Amino acid sequence: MNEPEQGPGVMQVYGSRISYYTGKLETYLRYRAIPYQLKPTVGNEKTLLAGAGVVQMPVVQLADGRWMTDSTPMIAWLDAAQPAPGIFPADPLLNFAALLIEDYADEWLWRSAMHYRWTYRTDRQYAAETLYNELIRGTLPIPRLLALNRLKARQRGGFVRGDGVNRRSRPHADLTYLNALDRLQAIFEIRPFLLGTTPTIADFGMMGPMLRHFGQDPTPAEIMRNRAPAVYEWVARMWTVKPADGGPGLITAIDPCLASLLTETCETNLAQHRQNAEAFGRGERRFDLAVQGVDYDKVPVSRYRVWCLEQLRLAWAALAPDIQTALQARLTAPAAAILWDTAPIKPSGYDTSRTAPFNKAINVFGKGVPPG
Ligand SMILES: N[C@@H](CCC(=O)N[C@@H](CS)C(=O)NCC(=O)O)C(=O)O
Repeated sequence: MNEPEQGPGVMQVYGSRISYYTGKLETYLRYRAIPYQLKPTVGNEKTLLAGAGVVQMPVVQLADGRWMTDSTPMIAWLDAAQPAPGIFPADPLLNFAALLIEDYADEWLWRSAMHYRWTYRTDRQYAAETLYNELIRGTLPIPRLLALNRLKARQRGGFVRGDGVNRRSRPHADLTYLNALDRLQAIFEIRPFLLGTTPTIADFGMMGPMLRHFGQDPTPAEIMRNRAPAVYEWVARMWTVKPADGGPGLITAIDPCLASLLTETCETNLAQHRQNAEAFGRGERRFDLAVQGVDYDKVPVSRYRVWCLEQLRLAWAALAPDIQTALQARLTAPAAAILWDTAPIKPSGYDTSRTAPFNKAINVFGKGVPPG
């Protein structure tokens, strides 16, 4: 497998080699053989803020100078310029299922991935050393050990404790990964990609958590190898796959193993979306989140996630009535009703000009990391 070409005149991807969404975007760029150069966010914060409105990973500067951010609209925009077949299924029912899975990977599995990385001692040490060596070394006037400890405290305090993972919710944060693994394993035992013999946006989305976190951090990677070897194999397959000649080769209906993954998606991610949107509507900064009977205390309200829900609801509203009916028969978890509930949600007010990924972006949480 050739490394993507690097050098001036190619797309600049500001990120990190252990970053969730950078891994998702890189998987797509490699698939399409789009050359890019990886650059650090640290030391470039002012440039990123001026260009993209935000410091997060990844932020992209195109060769023509334009800035873009947010892996979801970036991949959609990039794919629209590629030869058919695209990675978005032509079948509207399958396409909607793929969007639901991408959003679950982006917005739900994130908490569990951060928990595995920053709660487990070995993983925490590995991640802190990697980030330090890649991004921080030489940028701070403090000793290495102090910088590592500060980084660990920031990440654990913000992304784990600050995101509702405590003694009571921790078993569920562990379980949510195992639930995803088991459902993916069942799918990859019968086909190479989530929806068939070629990858779709559902696979690229799932590479966010699975490539640079669960498949790479010591504790979840060992679990993946032992418990779900077909998922481990799929991660490598996604990292090397290229567009196939001929048609997209997708399934024609939602089968039981895909339905099981969709149920998990609704029970977790859509339940979180509803409660987050309600808390946003009440003007709160934090809310107590209840998912699958477990409470995550005082999680931060995310305006960005209200926008994600708006995007899903718009995609739902654009479906023909017969497709909606067919999907409703498959999306049986009560939380799925947020997709078709006609009660308005308070608008996020984000990207109202609908220019994403070229808009001035916002972080998922406030200034990037939830306060611990
Ligand atoms: N919705 C964005 C999320 C990007 C994001 O939150 N990236 C993380 C790292 S993978 C980040 O930069 N968080 C802020 C921080 O770590 O300070 C996307 O899909 O690109």
